[in-house]
Amino acid sequence: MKLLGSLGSPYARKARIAMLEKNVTCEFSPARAADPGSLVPQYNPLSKVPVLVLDNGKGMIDSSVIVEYFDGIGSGPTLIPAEFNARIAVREWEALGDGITDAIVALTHDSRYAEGCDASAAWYQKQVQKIDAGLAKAQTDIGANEFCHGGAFSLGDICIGMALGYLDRAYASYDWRGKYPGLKRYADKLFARATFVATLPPQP
Ligand SMILES: N[C@@H](CCC(=O)N[C@@H](CS)C(=O)NCC(=O)O)C(=O)O
Repeated sequence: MKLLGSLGSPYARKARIAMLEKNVTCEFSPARAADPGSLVPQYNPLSKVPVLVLDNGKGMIDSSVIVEYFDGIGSGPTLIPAEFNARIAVREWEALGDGITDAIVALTHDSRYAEGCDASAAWYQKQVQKIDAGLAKAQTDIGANEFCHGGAFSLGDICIGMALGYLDRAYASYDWRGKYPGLKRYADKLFARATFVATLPPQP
């Protein structure tokens, strides 16, 4: 089994953290969809990372599916609880973390930004508003807790941590620690976790 993903991709990091948390034996192979001769399009028709290449040669796509797969086959903490209400709650945290990350990716990778987007432009402000509102909701709901849900580490923490870590990497001028001190407190502990340290992306 081989996990393809770039070192800087937040969604690949999400899958890598899950892989390490669950002690899954799987090679991580750095790859970007756009690299010449990349294997990614061969296994993922959407040409996105991460993609998991299974031992039977099939590709499994999307970080959400890959994390669920690792959670099912690995040991270590349960990332997606079995109980219905808890599972929905953790999936909501995943949706929030992924959604914030989508807005950061849009801001920092969309051609409008690359071409020198006016930061006051309505489109740009709409993405910033999503990040602001998403982080405000995360801060309120985490409160003084150590984890997103149920007093235990879960997929929710992977996804909120992924989003905050990606802000540091791709949108460093956004002072989320100053704006959301509750998230800084939460992240200080989360970022010290071995799986977050092991997957910290290199500085661009
Ligand atoms: N929903 C997908 C999103 C994956 C994604 O957007 N990956 C980006 C890197 S962060 C990518 O490969 N982009 C290349 C492209 O869109 O062509 C997941 O969770 O796996």
